[in-house]
Amino acid sequence: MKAHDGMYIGGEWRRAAGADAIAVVNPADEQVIAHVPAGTADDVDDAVRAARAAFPGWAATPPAERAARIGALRDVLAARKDEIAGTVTAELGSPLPMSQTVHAGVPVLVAGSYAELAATYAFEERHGNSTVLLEPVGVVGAITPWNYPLHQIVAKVAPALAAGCTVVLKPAEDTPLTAQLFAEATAEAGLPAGVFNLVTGLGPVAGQALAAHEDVDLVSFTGSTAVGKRIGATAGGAVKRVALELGGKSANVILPGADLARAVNVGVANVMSNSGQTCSAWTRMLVDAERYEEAVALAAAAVAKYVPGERVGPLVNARQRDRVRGYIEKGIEEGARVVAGGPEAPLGTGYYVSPTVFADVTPEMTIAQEEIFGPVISILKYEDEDDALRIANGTVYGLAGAVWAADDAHAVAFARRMDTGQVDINGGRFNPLAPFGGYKQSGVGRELGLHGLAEYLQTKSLQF
Ligand code: TXE
Repeated sequence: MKAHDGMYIGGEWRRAAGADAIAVVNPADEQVIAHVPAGTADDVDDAVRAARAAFPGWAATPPAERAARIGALRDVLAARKDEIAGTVTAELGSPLPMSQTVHAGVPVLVAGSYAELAATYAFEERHGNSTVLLEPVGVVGAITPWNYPLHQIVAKVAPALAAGCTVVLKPAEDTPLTAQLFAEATAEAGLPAGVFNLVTGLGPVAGQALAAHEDVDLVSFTGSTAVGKRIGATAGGAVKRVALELGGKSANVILPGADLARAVNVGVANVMSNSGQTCSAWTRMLVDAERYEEAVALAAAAVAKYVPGERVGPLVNARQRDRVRGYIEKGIEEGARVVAGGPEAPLGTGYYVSPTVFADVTPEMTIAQEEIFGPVISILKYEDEDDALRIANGTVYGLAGAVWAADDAHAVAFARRMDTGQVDINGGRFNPLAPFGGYKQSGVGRELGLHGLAEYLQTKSLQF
């Protein structure tokens, strides 16, 4: 597969400072498809310098012109949709229809939403005798994961650009090719040199150097809670702004009176999508005692339609596969009942895991507490609504969730009591304007919409 052998810095592809390379592997067949350079602290330094040099000019560019560039970026991403989808499928392993609709499609919506917001946002407010200026924070260090390779990039870069910030991106080592395509798109869209820069590399080397760099003003990270905590400590210690989008263990709460078949089927689809590698996935299904066995049977039947290698892709790498299998074994060990799937590999080649449904899961079990990040659903039983709420809120996470009831008002009343950042009511639909982010240990800050833009702004008050 085509890959650049340099870093995109200051508007050009530059030779990397070191000679090390990262092999990119197709997780569906375990073949090496390309190599990209492994960046060092020197590459990061070079990129931060380019971003700093470009900052004053981009910050002073009228918002309408910044909006026009983001709109052009949206158009390039839309025009190159097939190429993006093919690249995501090659390095992440997701089935092509999923790559087309979600991996290539959603970033177009998000970039489009920021083209509009940048054009209309009030970067100046008047409160009493003060004029409040909303100014860009400066140079942003963005560190992204592999699970939604392009979405995670656009959800950080588009609002940063809208705000007037410049960016250095360190994408996940598993999916650097999509990031290289994005860099090409920024050039095609006519972004000035240095406004967006890309350094591929390993997390503990290039990622760590970017998070710790003294000339980075804001670090925006999406990834594991463990790394997020470390980055939060580093950034906080240096009095830098930080945004963290971390793990989740979201609840799919099916209240008595809800359309059970629909709630279970949509819930299963939600977890199976992207092989369960979604931080907001509704991995805990909560059902009342009366309809519990019916829900378990429906879930087992629904999961059978998700055939590995067809509708469900592999996990991103062998480490993630082993980790997910380990959780399935742990669930069995702790006494949960397997009603579909299990730890055995479904296919000989590729990092596949069998879509798995656990029944008789109790709230304190490891599989009900920790993020598994694979196609695994735990079904828990509750006694009454207060019990359901206690279970739903009973993890360290609070990223997303769903509530199903006979009517929206009932579900909304329940959702108001949940400690979580986003809840879909009786189904819901993706909205690029809805802020996304965590309560509790799911993170700090928000992405998407106006709240996502505000992350990249700081205020200055003038009294007169
Ligand atoms: O994440 P890492 P991994 C969760 C999910 C998954 C687990 C492990 O539970 O099973 O994390 O995944 C960079 N300094 N999520 O190991 O390591 C790394 O290069 C700076 C949830 O892949 O956190 C990559 O770019 N950066 C999640 C990014 O951090 C560092 C998405 C994420 O990798 C670094 C992914 C360091 N010391 C995993 N170490 C979500 N919230 O959507 C690594 N990185």
